Amino acid sequence: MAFNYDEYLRTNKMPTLWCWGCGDGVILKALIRAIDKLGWNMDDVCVVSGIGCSGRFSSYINCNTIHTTHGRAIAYATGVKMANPDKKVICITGDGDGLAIGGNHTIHGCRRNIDINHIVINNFIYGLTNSQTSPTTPQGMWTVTMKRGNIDPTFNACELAAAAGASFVARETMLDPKKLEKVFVKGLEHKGYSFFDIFSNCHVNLGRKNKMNSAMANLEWIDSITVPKTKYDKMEESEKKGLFPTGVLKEDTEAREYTDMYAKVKEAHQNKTMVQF
Ligand SMILES: Cc1ncc(C[n+]2csc(CCOP(=O)(O)OP(=O)(O)O)c2C)c(N)n1
Repeated sequence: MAFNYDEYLRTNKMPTLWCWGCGDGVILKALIRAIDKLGWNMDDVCVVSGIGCSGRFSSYINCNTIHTTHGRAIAYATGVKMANPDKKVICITGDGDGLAIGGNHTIHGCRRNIDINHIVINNFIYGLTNSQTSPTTPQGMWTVTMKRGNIDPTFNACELAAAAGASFVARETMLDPKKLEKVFVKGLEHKGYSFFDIFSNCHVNLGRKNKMNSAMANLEWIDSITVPKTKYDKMEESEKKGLFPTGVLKEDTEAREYTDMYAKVKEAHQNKTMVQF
């Protein structure tokens, strides 16, 4: 039987505002299937998003939602999780939202290892506002703020999140919705900061001036820069240049989670003792 997405969507908000062929819908559907697979009650789920095309997630998914300000989604998500440690918090940002203006919140969320699921929809550009350079825009690409080719070095978002302390880090693309669903199930089940760097297409605002004028051309480019981690690990250093491994890149089930630690703070206050590590 076909999967009934309508159960999980605000169908009165359809059709979405996303461009034709945008990967955001593929990611939304994979997330919904993952939530369904886990059997989560939508009353227990809160989706927090920032501003951007990716920010629209909170408008379309039918659960507790907050559409916050640009760059501040992780700060809001942290507040929601601190006040409701038993609830499931999913935070959606773009690469600009979560790594540029919100980069500081992201690294400190990772450092605390708070139990938030942070999905960065990485389309390598500021999509909503028409093509400004983001921290993941490849060098040499045209952007509206660097019309002669972007000179800014890029972040490897997964390495950043892992180094900052996120206990689950994964990268996937919207090219394979089944894989995406699987990695979401894994990361959503994980307790701690789950960071997902999900490559997606923006053929309209990245592709149009970078020889990827169609969704297909943009997807082929994403395919050309990604390689499964198992294969990547066996490659020579010289072959890895410009490539991004996909799959689960870090999984630490022993790391202390922040709301658990905060519960210890409350206990220590009541007992007039110190937090025990
Ligand atoms: C404080 C603030 N600065 C700037 C903006 C304008 N703005 C809205 S969305 C956006 C960037 C969106 O790019 P990204 O986060 O990569 O998400 P995408 O649209 O590509 O999904 C910007 C600069 C804003 N709304 N608020």
